[in-house]
Amino acid sequence: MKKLNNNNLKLAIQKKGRLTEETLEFLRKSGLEFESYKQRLFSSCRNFALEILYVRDDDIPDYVASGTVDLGIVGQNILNEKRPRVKKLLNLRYGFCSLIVASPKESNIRSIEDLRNKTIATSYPESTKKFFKEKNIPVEIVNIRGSVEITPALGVANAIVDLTSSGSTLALNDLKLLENIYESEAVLIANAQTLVNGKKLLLENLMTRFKGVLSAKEYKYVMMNAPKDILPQLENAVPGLKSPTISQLIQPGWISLQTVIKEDVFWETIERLKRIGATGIIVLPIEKMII
Ligand code: PRT
Ligand code: ZN
Repeated sequence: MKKLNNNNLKLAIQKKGRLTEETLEFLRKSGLEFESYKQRLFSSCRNFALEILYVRDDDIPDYVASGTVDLGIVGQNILNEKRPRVKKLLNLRYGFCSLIVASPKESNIRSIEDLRNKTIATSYPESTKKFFKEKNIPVEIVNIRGSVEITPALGVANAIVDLTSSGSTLALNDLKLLENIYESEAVLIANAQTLVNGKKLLLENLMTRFKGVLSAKEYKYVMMNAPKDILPQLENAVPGLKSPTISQLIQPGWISLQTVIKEDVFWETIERLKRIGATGIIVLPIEKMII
């Protein structure tokens, strides 16, 4: 059997679950080449000194904290709940969900205040305890593993604390949202030693790749034509535009401009550019952006 190479970086990811597919996609977008199929325990990257281990998501923080692996990808929710001794390096912008308090639609519980001395079922007892303690609302917490959403109907609890993303599980179980406890997304975590030991340089190279993919998601590459004399207005219209690439067009007095625009202000910026007089606007996705 193939062995793990100890000089390589080791990254633990979820073997099978909600984060698996998007994690593999993120790693591939980062230019890492590896095999991944269901029965695998680990894969070695062909083009980077990295071993990828496939494990249960709940085990990842402990593996990272103990140094069994250098890096891990987990939901922020697991960090909030378990508070492991690991360093968080990056938010990965997928696996979005929220930890919420919900109660049966038909009950007379309308706010978290109505939960005073009531029973709450959850797989997140620590987060739940902390939340209600900060609100000064005493509650009884029942720790349930899996299918928390059915506990109110079974008479086990008056309300639940659970993760939600689309909200359809809540709707399906006739539950209503009372409050958000925290938002979560997939995050990259590291063992504190890895940040300073012999693998530091490898980690820096890997981080450059990861950040390149994350920045690319935030920006779009835009090309446009415009009369030369409106260049100052165009420069004003694009937030953060320092020096766009400009080339002369054959048509006298006209230029072609290339720049990047941030995703969150994309449409309003395009509309502004059009209003000022830019034409022939072409938008291209950016695959990687190394800053
Ligand atoms: O087997 P393993 O232990 O590895 O996996 P797991 O079953 O413990 O975890 P998994 O695969 O369910 O979730 C892994 C991670 O995905 C979580 O730790 C979160 O960070 C993230 N995530 C994102 C979610 C959701 N979205 C989510 N919707 N985790 C769980 N859910 C649950 C939710 O609680 C509800 O019961 O999915 C159900 C459907 O949600 P709705 O709102 O879309 O209906
Ligand atoms: Zn799990």
